[in-house]
Amino acid sequence: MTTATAIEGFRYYPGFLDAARQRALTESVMAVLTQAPAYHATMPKSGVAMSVAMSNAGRFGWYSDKEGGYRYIERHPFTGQPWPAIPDEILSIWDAVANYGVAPECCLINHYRAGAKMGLHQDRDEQDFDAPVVSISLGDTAVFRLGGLNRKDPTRAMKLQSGDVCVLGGASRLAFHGIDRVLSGSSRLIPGGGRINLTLRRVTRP
Ligand code: MD3
Ligand code: FE
Repeated sequence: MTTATAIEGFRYYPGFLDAARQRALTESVMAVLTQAPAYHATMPKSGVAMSVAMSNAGRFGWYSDKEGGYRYIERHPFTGQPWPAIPDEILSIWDAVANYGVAPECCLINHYRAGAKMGLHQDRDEQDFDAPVVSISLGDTAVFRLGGLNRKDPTRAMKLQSGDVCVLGGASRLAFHGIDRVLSGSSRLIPGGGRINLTLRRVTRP
């Protein structure tokens, strides 16, 4: 088998969260976004804004702008406040699936409104690649693309639905991946529509 389906360390839990847990989680995320409003990060050098709106909870938040590039910062770039704490019900998902002894330091909140997508990339701004990344999908269904360790490796597309959880550990931690598109209107979970993806990460080495 040469396709990315075989990549070691990728685990997929469809329907991990029932409808009630999805609603509770959405409320917690909305409370974080009230404290730490979502923004559009811009790409290093080009300064082009990403289509996905982002915010964070936890000690570190992922951010990018034209001058500073991709990085983790300890305060909201516009309010100057520390990021809100990661809500307990989100930490409990990490505890259930990550199989990693210490808590995540970042919960990146990606908000996809109509037309938003994310190009194929690797997540390598963290110091700790031994820790997995845990992904939680809420709201509209997304077409997720997972490749291999080289940009040109074969990829496979799969749908991520509201309540699905993925764990990207082992070799898959450095796999290329992206979101091709979001199926607008496929869920009514998120106020105003769209999709929210939460990624839980370690940033520093324990
Ligand atoms: C595979 N987010 O925030 S989640 C990202 O749905 C990101 O918003 C996408 O890629 C989203 O960086 C995909 C699934 C995911 C997350 C992290 C990964 C897949 C991954 C890290 C390594 C390999
Ligand atoms: Fe990513």
